[in-house]
Amino acid sequence: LTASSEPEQLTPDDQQLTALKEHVAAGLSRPQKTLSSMYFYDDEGSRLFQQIMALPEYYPTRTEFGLLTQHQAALATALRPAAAQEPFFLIELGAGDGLKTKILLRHLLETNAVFTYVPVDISGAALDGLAASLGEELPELRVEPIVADYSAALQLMASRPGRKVVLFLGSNIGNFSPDDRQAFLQTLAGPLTTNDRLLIGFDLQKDPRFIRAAYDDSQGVTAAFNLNLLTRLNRELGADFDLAHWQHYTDYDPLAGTVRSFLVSTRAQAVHMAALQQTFDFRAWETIHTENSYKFTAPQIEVLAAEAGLRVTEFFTDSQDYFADVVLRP
Ligand code: AVI
Repeated sequence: LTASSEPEQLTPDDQQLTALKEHVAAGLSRPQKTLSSMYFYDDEGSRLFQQIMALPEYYPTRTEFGLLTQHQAALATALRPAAAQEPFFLIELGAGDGLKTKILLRHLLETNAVFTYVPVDISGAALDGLAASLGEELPELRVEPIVADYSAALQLMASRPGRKVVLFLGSNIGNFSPDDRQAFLQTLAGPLTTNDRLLIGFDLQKDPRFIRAAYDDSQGVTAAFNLNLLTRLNRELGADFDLAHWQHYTDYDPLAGTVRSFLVSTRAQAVHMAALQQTFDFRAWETIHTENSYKFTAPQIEVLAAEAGLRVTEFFTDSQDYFADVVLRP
């Protein structure tokens, strides 16, 4: 055997595991322990989120679905180039199952728009599923999936001639902290020209009790979604969280316009993580902050767009003003 001097090549899985380890070690060492909601979405978390979207209390998905259906013609007019036959790209960040986007795709095809749909995701498996379902339902649609992170995909698309329409639906923008949101919008806006457009979904501020109920449903699906993060750490980091001693807690703060979700330790306990060779102590009723879901007002949306060098051109909302799909341009 000869010793190799080759630098060790990390696979994408290794890199993700390293990132998770670093995140957990840092997040659980802070005075207010915190873990990112980004890590909710393993296979089980993605399945639970699908279930959340169908819950009676979780209004955002069906509201946005309704408003896209209601305003499809006006939305298509706002997004497609004025010259009917000018080709363009519809680039969707975090497409999921594409259920909502299919409303727009179908309308554009029916009105003979010349465009390519570019779903972007870091998971190749998610995109394969979407491409297969589109192939069956809309066989005439041109689809060019990109497996990459959002900013790499937008850089890649910048060199292609024609209007880029970037979709970021589903109130995903609400899960960023204000600083991260600003940085994200600037990254999105960076490669865009004045010919390009953005369509972003924003959940709006409304009856605080109604908002809170959406994140604390009566069937306990959201609780299971939050607690699944601990199951993930047990599996991937060899942690020994005992789920019998953890609870889901959530509240809406109208001052900040944020739903904040926590995992609560119901007793003093120590949790060991084999992969980190570290033990973390939790006091009785100590919390881990796991998610922010920001809710917005129309004036706030104008301000955060302006701060990213964008302006609002159309503001589509439902009859109850629960949710908005907003068209922006540089
Ligand atoms: C993905 N994101 C927009 C959801 C939300 O409403 O913030 C995630 C979620 N968390 C609990 N319920 C749903």
